[in-house]
Amino acid sequence: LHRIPRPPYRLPLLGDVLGASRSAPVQDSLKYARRLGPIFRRNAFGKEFVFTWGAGLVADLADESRFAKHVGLGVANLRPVAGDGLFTAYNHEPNWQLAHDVLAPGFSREAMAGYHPMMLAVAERLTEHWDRAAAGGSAVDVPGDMTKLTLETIARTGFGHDFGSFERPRPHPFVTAMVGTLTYAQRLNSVPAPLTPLLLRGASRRNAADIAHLNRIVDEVVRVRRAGGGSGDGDLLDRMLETAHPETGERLSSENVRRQVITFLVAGHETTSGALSFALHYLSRHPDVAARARAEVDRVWGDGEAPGYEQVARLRYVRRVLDESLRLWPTAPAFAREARADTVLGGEHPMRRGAWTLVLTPMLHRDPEVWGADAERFDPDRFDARAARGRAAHTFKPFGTGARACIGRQFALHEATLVLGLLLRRYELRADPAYRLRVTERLTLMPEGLRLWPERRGATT
Ligand code: MNH
Repeated sequence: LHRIPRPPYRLPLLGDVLGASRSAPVQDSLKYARRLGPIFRRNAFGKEFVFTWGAGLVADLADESRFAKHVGLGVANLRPVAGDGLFTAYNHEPNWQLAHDVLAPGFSREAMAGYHPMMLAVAERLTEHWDRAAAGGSAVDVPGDMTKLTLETIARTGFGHDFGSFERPRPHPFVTAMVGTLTYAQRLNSVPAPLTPLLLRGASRRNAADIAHLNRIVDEVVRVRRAGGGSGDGDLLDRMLETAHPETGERLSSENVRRQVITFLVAGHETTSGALSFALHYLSRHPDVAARARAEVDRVWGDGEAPGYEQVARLRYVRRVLDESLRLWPTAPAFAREARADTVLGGEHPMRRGAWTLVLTPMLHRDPEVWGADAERFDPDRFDARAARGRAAHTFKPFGTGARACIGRQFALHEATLVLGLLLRRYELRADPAYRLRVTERLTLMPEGLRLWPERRGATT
């Protein structure tokens, strides 16, 4: 460990927390990363944390035979909310494999094609809302609206449930409770564990109330489905409730179903909402990129008709805009890897079995050795086929890696590409020239206070 660089000044007991940002731990770590290099450590209250972002080291960590997901820090702090649900399960928990095998077919091509009409219907609610803003010349709250859209999408496609987000003046209580638990899980990392009862007493009481609230909402969704005798046309909830494991015949317990429903409702919308918001920010700031993307939508989709399932993946340039946004701001900004047995990371750093390191994805995505000296610049052409072919494996990891990588990747990419296409075809996006991108953190990343003024294209009113 002593060979890994660390900040020069360190306080007894506190460690390197002086001047550290408690509300933006990822962006704080990016500053240290730039100073300290591809692997570095920080100490918080006597505990040592190792961060890794150099492309060579991350490629090594992606070796599944030597490393695996580590459930630590923020993810571990979500255990009281999501238990042994797919995202927070320990590798050795039998419910991971069971749920993975039962739910994976819910993300097949056929399943996705089935969700497509529902995704379109939700997007239509969004454009009705944006049409009104456009007609009145008023601004839209981009992260707020993207969150409504993505929550409705996962709730309706996965669970046949309608939160009525677009009919509400304020976020659905599910969202408020979810943001509360995510923020709390992040804050737990910023105080020494023995002092949490003292320092976070009020916050922990609110957190318990938030969790109870999430449980109530989820139990109601399940109750309604059970009362209706199944019949979600094989959606995620049907799979959770009715599908037995193809080999063992085992089913998910009702407690585990509750954990999975919360997991999918949260994981299924928060990060996609951020990805859409960042992409819209960059589109509004790069008129040349927006014009190219719009021309592609006009060419591939034509005007008027609702795009079919097959037509979404044909928006190659729009997809690059999304990839480039996820490069600069991967909305799930870190994942942890642990050694399966004693090993040496990158041929240089000895790790004992169980030792772990946090991969800082936004920094990996800015490694100058991969992305060049202008890595901070937004440029979707980095993802054209030729540039991508020239890049080493494991240099772009917004969805994590290996067996525990994101199960919803295709779902998120389909939904986000579809919505960007629909918005580009329908509106010009005017930005506030005074807006400077600020990123808020609650385990996930989101552009703060982003407003845009949509204008109908070619409309006379
Ligand atoms: Mn998703 C795991 C990022 C959309 C459901 N997701 C992960 C991981 C990352 C991630 C990174 C791995 C975390 C780790 O190693 O600890 N996910 C994203 C991003 C988006 C996203 C950036 C959108 C953009 N995720 C979605 C959607 C769903 C979903 C949509 C569901 C519909 N994700 C999951 C689940 C897991 C996961 C479930 C855990 C998978 C597992 O461990 O088996």
